[in-house]
Amino acid sequence: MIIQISVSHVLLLAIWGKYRTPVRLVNCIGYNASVANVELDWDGESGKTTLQNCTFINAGSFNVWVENSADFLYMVNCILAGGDAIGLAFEQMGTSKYQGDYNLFHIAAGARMIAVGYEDEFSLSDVESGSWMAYSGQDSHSVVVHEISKIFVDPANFDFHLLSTSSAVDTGTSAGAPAVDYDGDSRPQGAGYDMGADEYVTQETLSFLIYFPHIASNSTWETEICVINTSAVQSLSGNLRAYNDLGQEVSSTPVILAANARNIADCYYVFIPNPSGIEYIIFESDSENVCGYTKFYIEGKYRVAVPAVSDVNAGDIYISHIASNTNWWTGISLLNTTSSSKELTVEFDNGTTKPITVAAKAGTSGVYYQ
Ligand SMILES: [Ca+2]
Ligand SMILES: [Ca+2]
Repeated sequence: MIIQISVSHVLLLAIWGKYRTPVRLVNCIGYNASVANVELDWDGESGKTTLQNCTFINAGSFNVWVENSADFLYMVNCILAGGDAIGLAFEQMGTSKYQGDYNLFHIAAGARMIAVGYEDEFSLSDVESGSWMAYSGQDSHSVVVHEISKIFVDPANFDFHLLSTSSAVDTGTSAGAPAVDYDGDSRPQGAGYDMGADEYVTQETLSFLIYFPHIASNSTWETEICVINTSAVQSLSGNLRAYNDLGQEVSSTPVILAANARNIADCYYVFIPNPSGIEYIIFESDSENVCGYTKFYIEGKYRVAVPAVSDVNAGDIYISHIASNTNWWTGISLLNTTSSSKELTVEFDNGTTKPITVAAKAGTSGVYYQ
């Protein structure tokens, strides 16, 4: 029996050769394995393993290890980096079952980037000079980087996002590339597909913001927020960034919406962590075709929805109705989107005023009585 194993968007802990092939790993990240990040263990039958847009960093012995030359390894748009032993190890002589291209190779200076049968060995410089390409007939579009600090944002602290200047940015191939990256960012960004699990996204591409200025998630109230893609044809991707009452980011949740799709994030029950610590949420999107609403509710009692805010106010804000009586109260939520503290004045229709200070990037909400 053939079982197709297909894994994507995962941080690899261990997948080893218990499974019959084909195995396909997409957008996977593996690092610091004691022996090998990826092992193609020989089970007596020739099989195929595909590594597509994966990032593998540092392993005790082999970053990627092929035990038997009869096993087929297809590796494209991948990054093999770090380590000081062997990057890509073929245990036996023969690489005729290896197909690879558009990969980024790195290993510590003096180590073996690629070894075949422990006889034919290629340093990073050998790969760079084309010796490996001539030997294998593969990796003609692959690249070499000598310093890991020039590939990733902060590899020492396990941030394997690509630097904007990384050689992996825009140098991958579209062939077989997934539509999104490990983060959920759509591919490609910029001038082309990136190598590795991350597609580099410039901040500017997530430049469309909508605001959910108040989140109530406590023993009384719950909040549901919804993001809607209003385009009939374009998907959108973005992040739900949640902030506390000091304006500090407490979580970031990637969201991808197909055309005409919506995403409902119930702050309490679903996937935004620590909802009670959230004061407000900003959804940053790569598309202007986005809107949303906030729904406040007490289960079985009250339920009210208000639109998310897409335009930031300046000057006077008019609040056209205040209900403050024995049945109703009115809460007002304000969010300071700037980096400096703001002094505001609430002016009531009877002429009385109330000063409010809203700290930089902070929100405030309350009931402002006359
Ligand atoms: Ca790109
Ligand atoms: Ca990304």
